[in-house]
Amino acid sequence: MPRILMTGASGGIGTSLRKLLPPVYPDLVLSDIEPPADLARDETFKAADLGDLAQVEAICEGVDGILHFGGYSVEGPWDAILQSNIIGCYNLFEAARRKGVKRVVFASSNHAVGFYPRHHRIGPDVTGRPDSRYGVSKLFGEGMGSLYADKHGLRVTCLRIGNFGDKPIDHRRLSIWLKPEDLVQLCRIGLEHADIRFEILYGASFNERAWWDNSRAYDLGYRPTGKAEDFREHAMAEQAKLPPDPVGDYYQGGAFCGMEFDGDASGIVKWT
Ligand code: 15L
Repeated sequence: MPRILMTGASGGIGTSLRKLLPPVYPDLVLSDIEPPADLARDETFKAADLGDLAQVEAICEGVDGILHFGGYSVEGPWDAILQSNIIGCYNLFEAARRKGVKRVVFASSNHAVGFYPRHHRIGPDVTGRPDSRYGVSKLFGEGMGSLYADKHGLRVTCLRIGNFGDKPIDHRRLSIWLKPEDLVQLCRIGLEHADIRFEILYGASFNERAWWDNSRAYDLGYRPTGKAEDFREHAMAEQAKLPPDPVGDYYQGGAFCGMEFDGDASGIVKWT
């Protein structure tokens, strides 16, 4: 039975996967800086600060595969991103190598490529166009995964996650929604599929309005069951409550693109 370590166990995705993963991976070790408030007696938790390599090495002991959801999950000040997502991500891959972990699934993000316009269909091999310091840190993580796969034989899957949740919450999320059970499928591909060396896959369900070519995930057996369009009315009603965002509404990364934007928004269509 493989021992799987999940970082970020107290965060949004971690909280949901804590419930969905145990039937698949009964030997699941949860980690975060602080334990989840509702940690159950039958859950195994090991605290670690990703910024401390010795602590990260300790939680990697005896582990076969890692689901790395830890770190800063939105745009933030550079110091916070640096600690959690640059130094923390380096520590995670280096600790995995030192401890002989075989596989890592890294939670990348759509914000690694958020400055692609919405009409532009992209695959996993496009040049990064990060929309934030957070997006840059996700490209760094993908780079770490690629390096450790090529140089050290670690099997790495980077998931450019769209928007994880029970349903799409606005117009943009109709294109990038990821149902929790579909993320479990992607994690399983990363942890188990024999052909994985280094992959970038999109973390999205079966969304009619998808901007992403996720055919590689389908080739590896991904069969998402979530359909964003089933929640169209809800998403559009929520969208109607939002103010227009000339920058965010044009690009895939949405509000992350508009944040701190100080260019000339009227020229956007001409430049891209
Ligand atoms: C992400 O990467 C974030 O972690 C999440 O909080 C959402 O902002 C999501 O992207 C999104 O783009 O909707």
